[in-house]
Amino acid sequence: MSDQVSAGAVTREDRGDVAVLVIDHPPVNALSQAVRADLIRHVLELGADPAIACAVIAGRGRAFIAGADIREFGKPPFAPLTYEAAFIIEASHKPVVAAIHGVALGGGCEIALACHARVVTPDARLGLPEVTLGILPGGGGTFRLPRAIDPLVAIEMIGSGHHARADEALRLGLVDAIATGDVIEEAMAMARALVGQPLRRLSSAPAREIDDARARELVAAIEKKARGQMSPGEAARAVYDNLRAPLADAQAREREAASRLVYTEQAAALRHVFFAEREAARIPLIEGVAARKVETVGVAGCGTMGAGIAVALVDAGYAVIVVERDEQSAAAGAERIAALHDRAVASGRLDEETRRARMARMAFATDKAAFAPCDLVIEAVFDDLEVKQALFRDVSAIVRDDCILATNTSYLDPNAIASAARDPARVVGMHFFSPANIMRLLEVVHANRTSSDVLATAVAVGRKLGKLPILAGGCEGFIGNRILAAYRRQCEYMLEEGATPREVDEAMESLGLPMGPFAVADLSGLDIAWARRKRLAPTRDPRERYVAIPDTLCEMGRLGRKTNAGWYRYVDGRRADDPVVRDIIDAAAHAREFPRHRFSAAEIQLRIIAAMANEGARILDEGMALRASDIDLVYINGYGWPRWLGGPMFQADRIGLRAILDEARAMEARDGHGWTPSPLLVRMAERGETFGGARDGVRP
Ligand code: 3H9
Repeated sequence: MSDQVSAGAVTREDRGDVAVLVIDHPPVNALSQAVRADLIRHVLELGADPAIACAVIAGRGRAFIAGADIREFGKPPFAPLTYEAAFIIEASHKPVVAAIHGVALGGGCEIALACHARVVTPDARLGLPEVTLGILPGGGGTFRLPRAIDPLVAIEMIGSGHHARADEALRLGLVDAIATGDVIEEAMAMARALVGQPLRRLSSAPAREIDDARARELVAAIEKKARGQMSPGEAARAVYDNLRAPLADAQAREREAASRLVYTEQAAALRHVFFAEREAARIPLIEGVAARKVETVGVAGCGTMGAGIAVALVDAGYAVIVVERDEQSAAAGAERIAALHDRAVASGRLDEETRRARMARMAFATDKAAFAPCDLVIEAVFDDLEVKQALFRDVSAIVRDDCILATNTSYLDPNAIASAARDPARVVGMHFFSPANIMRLLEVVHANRTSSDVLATAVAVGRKLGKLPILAGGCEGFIGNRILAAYRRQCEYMLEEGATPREVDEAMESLGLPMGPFAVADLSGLDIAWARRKRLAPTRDPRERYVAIPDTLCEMGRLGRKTNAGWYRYVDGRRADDPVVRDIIDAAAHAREFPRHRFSAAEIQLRIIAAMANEGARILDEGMALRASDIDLVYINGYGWPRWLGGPMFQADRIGLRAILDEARAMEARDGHGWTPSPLLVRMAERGETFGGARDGVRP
């Protein structure tokens, strides 16, 4: 018989002498203030209730508890806090057992660790992913987890944010049992069995012995891997430091770090990205539109990009037909694919048997007729309009009437490519980023006539490949490359005005980018952009400010790292300033008569963020991106921006759109054509609005 005692964020249901506390806070039982307060109230009440011998905590709906309510972060904390709820549960003299299904993450895992035992469903996941949000566990995780499991594993888990599946959690000792039947019933049985027994309170349990040298190495490795992100190193160190600390000190250390980190720029950026990723899944144009069934996919062209796309497809379970123009190119393509799989095998991501099974789903041909059975054909041939149009004309005549044609062009007008197909409504852009089997970004490009179910299919295929599809309009360069062009131009302008390539690179590296723009250009080679500039030269607007320095470098054969010289010279692979480049820049600057001055890193960063955000705002003005946060995701997932920087639009918000607008106006005054501030930027700055990365989370 059960007796429902109260309703709220947590419901108490008495089943005989066991109180079952069920958290009911959709969608994922985030540990909001109401949940924390209710949990404490119920535990205190049941402790005083003579009819109750023990308790179980469970969650209703999809999860046990998904963690603290991320929407509360960055705002003043509301008592009671998670650590207080955890201490009160742990202190209960009546056994409390967690019955976990779905996920127990962050504060949810900490509440579970405060219980005296844990029973999980076979599909449950547990973890402390706080570092991925720029913080560390603040509800006792830094000192309870290393007392539940091997402390070295605890350092690793907390420092990486790793989620453990039920079997792993059982093996580690993080949970006590995997339920074979109803998890609440089994947790109730375990709670009853604990009545009258000494209760395991992890916060006061002794920590296991640890190899100090290995622990310190592990903390250092976690710090290094985080590449500028603070939270993983801080979290790992806190776990290590807390191992031998008295509870009060451990508790104080955790609280200090948790409440400091939550107000950092990095944490604000990571929260922004968390919500941006969920928002990006909402594409109004295809809401409720069914995707077409796709089983067999053709890939036209098997160069670097085509091979990466083919591997991504076959790895995701599609049957793949690769067509190259001749036997020799097909053999070279097959070798590229084999090399990508070799790498996956060598790194342990793929075993030989799976590889063989995947390759059995891949066919190579030199005749486009092989595309006949395809549901989707993705072209990754040379980025030339005529080549792509000819291909779509031919393929249109071969494939079924419902087959989708996708172009992987990075710059060409998808409408012009679509016009060559028999049915332009079936043409869509799927712009992958190299290496296509690794990079998470997929720009799904909506040409003027693309039908909504074709768009929905491209998005669905992208998701099945494990990519993050971002909808983009069919403009020059789409979202990413269009902003990249504005970024690069602004960097080159600064050279003419007195900055050096190293100063620009170092300014962006100190902001957090792994590499500055000139170092990146040297790495990828200066010749591709040079060829493009030459191609576009006849149609270039003569009013545009044009920097000829990179052309001069290319004419001298300085094509970047591959020639050991570009923006820098390379000695044993290390970049060094080159007086030759300085002289070229000086000569170009002299000819242009721009006033020259020394640039500070802050000035360089402001100019670059303003150029990027202004272009981003124009993209939004023109409806080429759905939202500013999608632009941030493009930069994070396709252009190497670290998540903890939040992306260029987020950075613009943090600087303040007033300052960004002032800078955009200065660009227009100085650089003229092409730099008009976006009307959207003007409107938002004048109204004091932001793109969405509001200034929460940073203490004034
Ligand atoms: C923490 O706990 C700190 C502690 O140490 C205490 C310190 C004091 N809060 O992802 P989905 C929303 S840090 C608020 O699409 P799924 C999400 O925005 C926290 N909202 O579903 C979405 O809303 P909407 C540690 C949250 O099934 C909806 O729920 N915890 C939270 O693919 C569905 O989410 C984490 O880092 C939250 N905590 O995945 C876990 N979680 O529909 C973060 C979700 O309006 N969460 N929402 O867009 C996740 O990993 C996944 O959301 C989860 C579900 C696996 C739970």
